[in-house]
Amino acid sequence: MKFKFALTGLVLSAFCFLAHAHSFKLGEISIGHPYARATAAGQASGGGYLKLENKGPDDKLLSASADVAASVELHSMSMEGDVMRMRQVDGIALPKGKTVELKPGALHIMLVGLKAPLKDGDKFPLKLRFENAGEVIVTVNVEAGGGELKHDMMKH
Ligand SMILES: [Cu+2]
Repeated sequence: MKFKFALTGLVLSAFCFLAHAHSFKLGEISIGHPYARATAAGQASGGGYLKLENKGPDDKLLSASADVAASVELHSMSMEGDVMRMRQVDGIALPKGKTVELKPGALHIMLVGLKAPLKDGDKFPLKLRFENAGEVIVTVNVEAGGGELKHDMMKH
């Protein structure tokens, strides 16, 4: 019985993965599963996450922009004592052959000044600008929060 339960879980998670997976390509750079967390009414900012896989020469993510927010910043996040701190960074280096994951609690895209709450199931275009590869527009899926800290609760 235990085995059967475990197997069902495995099949379900595989299905979830397929249902959510979407990816984009710009030259030798793959942009995997761009998503943002749904935000509460009145929440001023939200986080955007994706996976960057660079099969080409060294590159750098310079900036991002989206119509859903007044501005879009690139942020790093780290623990200082017991406080999570976010800092704006100039760009995110993408060394040749490396994968860099933008995820909660780490490097991320910050949507500052949201014009409306991001709702679970929404999609919006996000433009990414790379130093060498140029620009690409990806589709960001908005997903319900998974119990992480709310972006606004963290210090900038
Ligand atoms: Cu941030």
